[in-house]
Amino acid sequence: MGKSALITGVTGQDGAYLSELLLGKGYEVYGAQRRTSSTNDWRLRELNVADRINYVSLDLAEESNIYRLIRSLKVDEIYNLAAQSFVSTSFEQPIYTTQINAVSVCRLLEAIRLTERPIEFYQASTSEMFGKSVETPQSETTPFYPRSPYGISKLYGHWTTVNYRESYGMFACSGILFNHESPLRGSEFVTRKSVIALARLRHGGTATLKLGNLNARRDWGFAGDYVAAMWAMLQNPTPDDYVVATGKTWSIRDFVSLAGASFDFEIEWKGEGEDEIGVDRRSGRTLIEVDPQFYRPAEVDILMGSAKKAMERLNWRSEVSFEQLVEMMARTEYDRISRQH
Ligand code: GDR
Repeated sequence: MGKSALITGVTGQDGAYLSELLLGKGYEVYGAQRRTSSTNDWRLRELNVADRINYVSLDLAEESNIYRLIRSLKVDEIYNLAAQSFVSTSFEQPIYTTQINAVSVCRLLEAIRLTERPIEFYQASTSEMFGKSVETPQSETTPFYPRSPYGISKLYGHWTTVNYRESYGMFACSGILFNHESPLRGSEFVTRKSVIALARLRHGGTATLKLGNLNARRDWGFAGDYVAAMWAMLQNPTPDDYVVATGKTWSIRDFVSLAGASFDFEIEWKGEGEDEIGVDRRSGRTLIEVDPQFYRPAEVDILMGSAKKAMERLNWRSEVSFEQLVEMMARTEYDRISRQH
């Protein structure tokens, strides 16, 4: 018999790619979603997997609901991808972020423990836990220094996962994933936000792309590659924690310049700080402006991960390069907007 898995956050970017991966491996996939939320399954539809998922209702705020569901489903693996995942929002909604991202991990692990079944657990941890990083590149042994309620909430989830593994011998893994993007990325994140705005500008739109801190640096990989690491962690004989990253770092300005080039814009940066603008050299048009409303109260300046351990022990590789990722996102967005015209 094939394996079965429960994915929380199945309608998100990673939930969609992971569903596709697991279905391809013959898994029975259960996708958890909140009863009250209207199904937002465009990503699953885009990957042609929406009809192959068994949707189950799950509220991560309800212990007994979680316990009953896990007891009745009898799945082999649980991937906890559900979260309030937007760092910026976590400053506005710190308590909600903590409830969902931190306390729910404990609810899930406690429910698994009480079922007394050998369910393998994956926790979606994040490079945001490194925050004001004390060393570069960051690895599994780098000390944490979160810079947002989001980062702090995820740190609780990470340590809870480690603690349940060490205390109860549970098969629980924490994947410390660096930024991972795709055409299925939410439109509030800087990569997809940028390609959407540039695609509209290329199609004759007039609204400039308004961004916050252009100097922040991130290690950006392709989400489709990263879900393979999640799966590999649970197939390894021993549970452990892994950094998943490309080992390269780029500024927001770099990303936007490259995305602009995909749309045939030759972006020239002028001015500094709040006055910085990105101008298309050929037409002289201002395409990008800085808007301080997108600054964060505390910023993570530079992230660059070392995935040496995942490469050695899981035989994992980041396959899609940064250039290919940017091109893939730009092309998809251009096509999406062409279809609307
Ligand atoms: P991040 O992703 O916070 O790294 O977390 P995001 O794309 O939101 O920000 C990346 C960097 O870009 C800067 N930035 C802007 N960001 C947004 N969203 N909008 C802007 O207009 C803008 N201008 C500049 C930010 O300040 C930041 O430095 C993502 C999320 O997916 C998390 O859930 C995940 O854990 C981490 O990646 C790994």
